[in-house]
Amino acid sequence: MALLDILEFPDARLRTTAKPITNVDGKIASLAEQMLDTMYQAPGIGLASTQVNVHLQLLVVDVSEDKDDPNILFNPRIINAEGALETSEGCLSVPGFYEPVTRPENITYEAVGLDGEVFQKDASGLLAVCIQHEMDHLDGKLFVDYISSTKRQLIRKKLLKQQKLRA
Ligand code: QAP
Ligand code: CO
Repeated sequence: MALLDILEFPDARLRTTAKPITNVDGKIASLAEQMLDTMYQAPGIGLASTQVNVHLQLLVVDVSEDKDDPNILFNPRIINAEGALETSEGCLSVPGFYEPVTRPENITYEAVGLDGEVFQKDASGLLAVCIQHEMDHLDGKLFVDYISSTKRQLIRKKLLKQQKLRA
């Protein structure tokens, strides 16, 4: 089991826009597996390739209690979004911090699966929120972009301090 290093806020590489995947091959499938391993080990419920410094449109999520419902999405797109749900969001790239964020509660999305085929699905609640959070990463966005700049600056300062102590 190969675990991947996760970039942490305010690393500028987290601001990279991911490129579409043109070919679902063994290499990208293996990366998706490594991302799932890394997410489960954390433990987390979602991880975008941006967070492991790979700038391709790939994300993994599993919001199930038993961690037995992995979802791998290539080139995800939101087709419809409705409602509003406030969730206390966290992020493996912003360790130790949680803040309320409001997002659409119900989504219809399209993505390419491991088999290389495009599929369409509905998601709601935590799964919908998590997919949207991970899709933001692929656009170089973080949940802390939705909170006050005062709170964001404080988190930035605390994380930089922690990262220096670790280095
Ligand atoms: C995104 O985030 C998410 O601070 C996934 O110390 C999270 O898996 C969407 C984690 C919540 C909606 C709600 C965070 C692990 C995991 C931490 C995660 C930490 C250890 C975050
Ligand atoms: Co995140």
